[in-house]
Order: sequence, then structure tokens, then C-alpha cells
Amino acid sequence: MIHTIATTPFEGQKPGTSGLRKKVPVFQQRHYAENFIQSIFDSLEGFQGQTLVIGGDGRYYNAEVVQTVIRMAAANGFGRVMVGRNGLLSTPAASHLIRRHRAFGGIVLSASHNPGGPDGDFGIKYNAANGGPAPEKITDAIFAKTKSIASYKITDTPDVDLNSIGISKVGNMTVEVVDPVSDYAALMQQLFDFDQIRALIKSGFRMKFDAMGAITGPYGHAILEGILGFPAGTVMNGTPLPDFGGHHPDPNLVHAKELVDLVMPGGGPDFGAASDGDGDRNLIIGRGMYVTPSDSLAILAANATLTPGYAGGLSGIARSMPTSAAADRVAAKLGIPCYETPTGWKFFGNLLDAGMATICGEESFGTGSNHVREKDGLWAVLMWLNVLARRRQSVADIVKAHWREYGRNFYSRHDYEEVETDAANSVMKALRDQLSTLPGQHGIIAADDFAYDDPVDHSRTTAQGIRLMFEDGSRIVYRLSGTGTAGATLRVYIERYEPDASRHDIETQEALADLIALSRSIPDIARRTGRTAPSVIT
Ligand code: G16
Repeated sequence: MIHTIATTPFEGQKPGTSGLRKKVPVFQQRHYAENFIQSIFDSLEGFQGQTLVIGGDGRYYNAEVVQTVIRMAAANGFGRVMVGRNGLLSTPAASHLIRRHRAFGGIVLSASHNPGGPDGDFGIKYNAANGGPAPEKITDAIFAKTKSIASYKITDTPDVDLNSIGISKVGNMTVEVVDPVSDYAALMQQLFDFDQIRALIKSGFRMKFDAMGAITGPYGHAILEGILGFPAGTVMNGTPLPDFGGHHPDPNLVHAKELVDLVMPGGGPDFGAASDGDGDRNLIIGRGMYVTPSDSLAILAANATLTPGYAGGLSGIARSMPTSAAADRVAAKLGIPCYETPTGWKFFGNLLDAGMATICGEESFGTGSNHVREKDGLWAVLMWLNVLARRRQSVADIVKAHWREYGRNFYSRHDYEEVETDAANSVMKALRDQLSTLPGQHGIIAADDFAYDDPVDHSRTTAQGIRLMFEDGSRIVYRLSGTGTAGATLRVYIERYEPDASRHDIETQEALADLIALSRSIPDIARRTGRTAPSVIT
């Protein structure tokens, strides 16, 4: 039976960079998740009888909310839901399922790389029929609905058994429980030359993949160890756990330390990779070589034609504004456009749909292509493996050869986490107030607040971060994170282009030292936030 439950709005249900993310206890309030889910449905039109894909990264509260989404989808008139077994789907696999099965859209339960567990973070995001994160016009509509919601619809049916693959009914709606990996694994085999990677493995090449106790464990086991034949044990932390086994599933040098310590010093595996909570981010390392996400994007783009899925070449490259300009140099050489978008994968959707870009990437450990409409951690790992199998060089040799050919974009991100919101806003205001006076000082030639005009739908997105551009091509960028759940996180991105190969081996923080000092002094971060140093440097 369908019930209409009276409710009142909650404050602050505003989707951020990627969906609504809050602490678990916030989501556990009575009606909280239901209000947001109903607001999603109320912002959409024409889904009666259609298919909705549902899954999540397995974090704490995933199992409960999956059942709520199923009941509410049935009550709101969806014809079918496709749910990953045990309620699990990685974000890229959900994107692929939506596309492959022509679903109306999907609901993905994840707070991505944020910690999980009873006191950790939870999140809900909506993906549209193209498989991509809902564009701003939908997220704005959802937020508007959350402010006036008065009731939601839900069935009183029991929990659906999600442990085994099969088909059942909730009211008139069909529930199809699907294997979370198989469709995705088939897609990867179309894009990459698995035989060539098998030959690489046969030659003694070894890797470690750290699933960080999160969603990519089953994908890594099935694809890397199962289909490709890497030895058992290649996948570390491969069982998805509600609290990620205490890991902070953010694949960077700080949180993937176990992997970094295994691979970087040498004497161990040739290649190391990690993915995040929901499987869309990636970390790539080799012996003695950390590949920055910005470099990884540039290198994959430059080598794309070595892989079957991209052998025909790229139509264009897209990167988020704070991502380094390394990819721009590759695009220039290939004679293809390079688009600069605001932070957030949703901004790549139109370019991909219109066939204007093939490969996209962000400094925040995201890389992907037109195969889905999300960034894709394992895709990046497999593409690296395919390139390594073709070039038969080490990760470090490939990266250094790239720098020799294109020059090196030294790059670092300094995060000031959990800063008081007022203090973080005052840093941004101080920068905005100086925009007209900074050019002419410190070698700065231009300063602006980044705005993006979408070349496809001509929408304009403003206030996307402060850019300070220097005469030698260096940049300092400031923006506030849109994914945090406590206080504000100030992100400062620092970049310097170095064409001289004899200077490519300088340590990154050293190479950027003068810019780093400026990045702190120009908006007087210490005085405004009380922080004399960032909390995380990547
Ligand atoms: C999300 C988005 C990414 C974006 C990142 C930035 O990543 O999907 O496109 O680059 O947030 O986050 P922030 O606003 O904190 O800098 P994810 O992996 O958390 O979904």
C-alpha cells in the first residue's frame, strides 16, 4: 500500500559539488532522507513506468537507505528499479548501467572519499539519463523543493532481499537485482587490450591496487585478479566495509600511505593504484614516482591512441579550472581543443554528450572519458596498465619522458580543512577585494573570479574560484570545497610551468616555494584563519 506521509522541510538540503553530503546522524533524523529523495522525484518529469538505477558504496546506512529509495520509487510510479547486489554499485558502474539499460536516471548513495561509519559521512546524489551527475538546473530545482516539501510517498512493503541476483516485485514495480561488476567489466574489455596486459603480467610485472575497504574491492578482485590474472593478493583492503575498515578512502599520498610505502621505495611492485569510497577517483604511483592527477590526465591523453578504445584519437580534452595546464599542452600538440570548466564532474557532461571532448580530468584525483559520465578510478588504472603494456617502460620513465617533451607543470594543492566558515569567507572576500589591484604586483598579470560559459547550453556559472595568473604562466587558485561536511575547507592550488628539463627533478614544494609563500601572504591566511600551515598537502 502507498502512504503519503506529512513532513516539514529541513534546512540546508542543498546539493554540493556532488549531491547532498552530511554526517550520518543528520541523515538518520526522521524523514530527512525521505524528504531529499522525494524532492529529487518532485524535480523530475516523465518517469512514470521508467527505470531507476539504485546503488551505493556500501558505507554505513547504505543498506537502510537503499530500501527506502526502493519503497519511494515504487510509491512514486517508477516501473522498474535495477539495484546492485547487496545495494552496491560504484559510481562509474552506476553511470554505465543507466546508459546501457536506458534508465530514466539513478540514485547513488555515497559521500565519495569522505570517511564512513556511524559518525562518518553519508550522501545521496541523482544522476540523469546520460549517466552523469544532475546538472545545476536540476540540483537547484531539488534544493527549491526541499524548502517547501509537505509530504512524501512511500509503500509499506517489507525490505527486498538484495543478497541474490533476481527479479521481484514491490507493488507494481519490478525490482531487478543485478551483479554490480559484470556489465562494467565487459565495458572495460572493449576499451582496453586485456591480452596485452596479460602479456605484461607474464613478463613479471606486478602491481598493488588499494581498494581502501570501499566499493572497488569486488571490481578489483574480479577484473585485476580474475579476468586479467594478477596474482591473488594484488588487491589490498578488498572487502567493502560500512566504516571502510577505519580507512579514510581518499586515494592520495596521505590516506593511501600503506600503498605508497609498498610501492614508492622500490623493491616491491612496479605499479600502485588506489581508488576511493565510491570508485570514481584514482591514485597512480610507480617506483619513486607519484603521478599527479593533472599529469596523469595529460599522459593518458598523450598516449590514448595506444589503447583500442581511443585508437581513433580524441575529439578534445576537458579539465577543471584548478587542474594544471599540462593537458592543454598535449591538446595543443594534438591540434584538438582543451576546455576549462568549473570544479565538478557535472560540467563535463555537456561536452561529452556533444562529442566535443573525449577525455576529462580533475586535480582532485578524477580522470575519465566518454565511456560513462562520471570519473572512473578503475578505468584510469586499466588505461595506465594498457599504456605500460604497450610502452614497456616504468611509470617514472614515462612521466619523465612526458615532461621532457612537453615541459613540467609543477603542481600542488594546499588544503586548510575545517576552517571556520566566516574565516574562510573572509579569505575569499579579501581576494575578491584585491582583484583590481593585484595585477602589476608580484609578477601577476591578471586576476579574476572564474566564470564559465557552457559552449553547449550557453548557461553561465559564476564565482568558481579566484585565479591569480603570473607572467611566466604560473597560477595560484583559491576556492572553497563543495564536498566537506564540517566547517569550510579552503583549497589553494599552486602551479608553475618549467620547460627546462634540468630543473624537472627539483622537489615540488621547493620548486613552488616562492608561490606558496605568496599564496599565504596575499589573502593573509594566517591572520584570518589562525592557520600557519595547511592541514593536507598533495
Ligand atoms: C567531487 C566531484 C568532483 C570534484 C570534487 C571536488 O568529487 O565529483 O568532480 O572535483 O568533488 O571537490 P571539492 O569541491 O571538495 O574541491 P567526489 O569524488 O567527492 O565525488
